[in-house]
Amino acid sequence: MTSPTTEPTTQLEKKDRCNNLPHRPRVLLGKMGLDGHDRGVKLIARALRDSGIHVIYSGLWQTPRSLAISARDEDVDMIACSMMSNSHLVLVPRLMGELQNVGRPELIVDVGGIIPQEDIEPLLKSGVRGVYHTGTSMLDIVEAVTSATQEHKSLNNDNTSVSATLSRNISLVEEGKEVNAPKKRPTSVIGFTGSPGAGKSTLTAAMAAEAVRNGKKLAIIAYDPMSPISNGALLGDRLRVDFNTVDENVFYRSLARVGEDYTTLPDILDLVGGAGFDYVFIETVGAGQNDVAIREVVDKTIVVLVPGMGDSVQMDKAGILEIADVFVVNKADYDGDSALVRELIDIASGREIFETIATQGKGVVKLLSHLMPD
Ligand code: B12
Ligand SMILES: Nc1nc2c(ncn2[C@@H]2O[C@H](COP(=O)(O)OP(=O)(O)OP(=O)(O)O)[C@@H](O)[C@H]2O)c(=O)[nH]1
Ligand SMILES: [Mg+2]
Repeated sequence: MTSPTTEPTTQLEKKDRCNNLPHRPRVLLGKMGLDGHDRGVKLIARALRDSGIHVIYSGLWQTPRSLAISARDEDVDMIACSMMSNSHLVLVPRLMGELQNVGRPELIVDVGGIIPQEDIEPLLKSGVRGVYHTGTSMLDIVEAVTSATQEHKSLNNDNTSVSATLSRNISLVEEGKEVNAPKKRPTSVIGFTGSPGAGKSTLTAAMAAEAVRNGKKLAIIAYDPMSPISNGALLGDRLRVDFNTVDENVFYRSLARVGEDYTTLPDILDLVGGAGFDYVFIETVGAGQNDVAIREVVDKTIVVLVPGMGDSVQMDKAGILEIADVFVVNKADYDGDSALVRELIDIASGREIFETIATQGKGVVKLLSHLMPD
């Protein structure tokens, strides 16, 4: 009897299993519908990351449309759908339709989870590439992703959309290739930096949702760390945005980095602006005190801090405070909020300080009207 569902991921040695491929594979792990079974998908995410794959997890309760938008904007090589709620025969064909609607009809979709034998044929007929059963080994799942990874070609054709072309062009720039597309520096590029877990993604997501409510659209480029051992990454910033609500009004792209390397960012920004996005938020890797290089690329740097992380001496020695144009004290619901604001006033030299509770949307409207005034 095989029982890979309980196999610990440590059994899969951490190593780059992708270094002979045309580019670093990107996969979107998708959970559609009212399906709360996330243990399997989390195990898969870790195994793929430990094999050198860039994994985007957009969270539970996705709709076919929100998943299609995520797959397109992240320019993934394939979507791995995990279906455990017996809704696969309804939701998977809808996903195939939405991929067509968003301009990526050819994107590879594999399905796994609890799928009865007799449902495999109809899923394959709807355009799914492969259907995997619960006993599939992790190495087979890695192989499913690597086999989907083909060389990137330009997506300039009639069947595609502006965002699909933009996403592909970003991939090409990341690979150091020349791109022939409209280029324009966006009107406003705002960088959000601060220590890991400070709430940068939650804050940018809340501001993006508010901007969309005000009839605007914007782009977010979010960096997360890449493993120096396997070159894999788990790109989880996108999880904080509710694409079921903001739909295509927020273009979101996650990228992985070891350390601070923003050399391709100016070109990416030109493409984003050329595709019609005037406002762009950048979320840095969040490496902590040294994450200062972003300042050179953005128009304004927002340093996100949280109460209880250190005293004023630490603040003074931390170079990150020097680069701030604006301070945000997030998690203002935590003890120590007013003490942190007081200490910041001492060193801010007139720079604005905002307090937010990103998870509750508090302070977000005020911050947004400061950063996107019109
Ligand atoms: C643990 C469990 C739960 C936990 C979930 C905890 C969590 N956070 O995940 C809890 C108790 C919350 C739960 C609740 C429910 N559950 Co439940 N649950 C299970 C159980 C026992 C194990 C699932 C599991 O975690 N397995 C371990 C993980 C590691 O394996 P996995 O998820 O199967 O994933 C592996 C493979 O399937 C594969 N894989 C998965 N996805 C993909 C995708 C691709 C592309 C590929 C290649 C591979 C692949 O790789 C993974 C890693 O090896 C299964 C029965 C079973 N033996 O499968 C029932 C089961 C899934 N549950 C079931 C049901 C009905 C429910 C409830 C509706 C029960 C109820 N009436 O309340 C609720 C629904 C909750 C919700 N909101 O969705 C049914 C689903 C029936 C169906 N789909 O037809 C099952 C099959 C039980 C049964 N036999 O009836 N459940
Ligand atoms: N209590 C409280 N929790 C918050 C607040 N903002 C964010 N969080 C939580 O803090 C955790 C980290 O939030 P993220 O938005 O992922 O933080 P981040 O700075 O983007 O993290 P990295 O990208 O990993 O550096 C999540 O569990 C959020 O729900 C807040 O204002 N108050
Ligand atoms: Mg983040």
